[in-house]
Amino acid sequence: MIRYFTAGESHGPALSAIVEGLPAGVTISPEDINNELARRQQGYGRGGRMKIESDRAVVHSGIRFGKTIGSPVSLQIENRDWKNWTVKMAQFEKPDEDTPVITVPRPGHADLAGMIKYGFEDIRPVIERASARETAARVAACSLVKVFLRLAGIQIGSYVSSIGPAGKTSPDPHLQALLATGAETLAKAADSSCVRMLEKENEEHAVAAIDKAREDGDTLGGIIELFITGVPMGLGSYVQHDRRLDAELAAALISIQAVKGVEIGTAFENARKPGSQVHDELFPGKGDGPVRKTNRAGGLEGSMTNGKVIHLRAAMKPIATLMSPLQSFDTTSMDAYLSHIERSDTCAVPACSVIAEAVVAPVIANALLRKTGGDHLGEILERLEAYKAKIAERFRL
Ligand code: EPS
Repeated sequence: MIRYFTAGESHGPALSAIVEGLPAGVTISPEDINNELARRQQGYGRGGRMKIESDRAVVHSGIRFGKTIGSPVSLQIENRDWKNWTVKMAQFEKPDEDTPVITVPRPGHADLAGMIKYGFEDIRPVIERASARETAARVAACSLVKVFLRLAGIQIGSYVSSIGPAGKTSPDPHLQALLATGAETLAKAADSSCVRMLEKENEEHAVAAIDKAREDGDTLGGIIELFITGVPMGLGSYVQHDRRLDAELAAALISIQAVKGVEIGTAFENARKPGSQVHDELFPGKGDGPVRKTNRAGGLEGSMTNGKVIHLRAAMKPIATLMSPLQSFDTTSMDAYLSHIERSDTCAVPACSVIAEAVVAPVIANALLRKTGGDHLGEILERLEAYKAKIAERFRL
């Protein structure tokens, strides 16, 4: 099974990740990792930090001659901003008199509960690790898993359907055509938009909404549409709570900073309709079956993949650091204060969609590995093909 951890503070020297359980024999290039890191840095509405950073991963273990060797892959991303924080974030030297102590928590962020939980007088350590900067390490770690999945014919892609009041949640007219050749075609199309939207009109509205929010010192959230193609029927399981694939996918998405809602297929719309208008009817097909004309279940039934495209939706709340701060209080004096202002983004929904693509990769890869077993790529692909051949035989394809 694949598992990974990250370490690193937003303004510390570097972010690190360790990925364990990747099969041996997966061909990896530095671009496979760095292109994903670059995608995460994009998006209209980002703040000053992305102008400082140019994220690149240095691999320290687990890859030899461009292939994984089954041992843990460790990697590191330098924080270029560290040089401006060596005093405020020193590991061992004591702070000087000018080092600010932050005592006014930002509503909506981890600040207040974090300082109480870990016993801090200064909120800085909470800000540092709760920061979404950590997602750079996650994207780097998961980019390796994405490569493995691609080799198994499984692709992940996303686009942004709304930012604040701009955009719409009804399916995009280009969607089916883009997904027909794999979800990465969709991802590429979205990458050509500064807000990762598919329709020019929506993009223009979103850019205007972000400009307005920035002028107002405000922030905007949005909705991400995530698709996974090429997943065979029968990954995941209904037999035990911790093997339910829909639950694992939802947990992965909710683990992203500021993601507060996840939808599978058209779950919320389905909840308002009778069953007869919800469930995707089955047809035997004409040599291409089983066929379903709809995919309201989002490719998941009984917590297993049903052979249709997996469709997940994630809601990102607006970033909690506002340049026009909200009401808060000083946790030392207990006097009312406006909340702490920290450099931040006006909107990070496009970046969040790239992170969403990343975090679901290990979930799908582990569901696949539970089905096939195997320690090296050849072995896994052989078993996957045998499984797919059995399905084809069963349905006389
Ligand atoms: C981020 C880096 C951070 C923030 C942002 C995401 O850098 P800095 O705090 O130095 O500007 O821009 O983090 C947050 C929005 C947050 O609330 O922590 C990144 O690399 O994505």
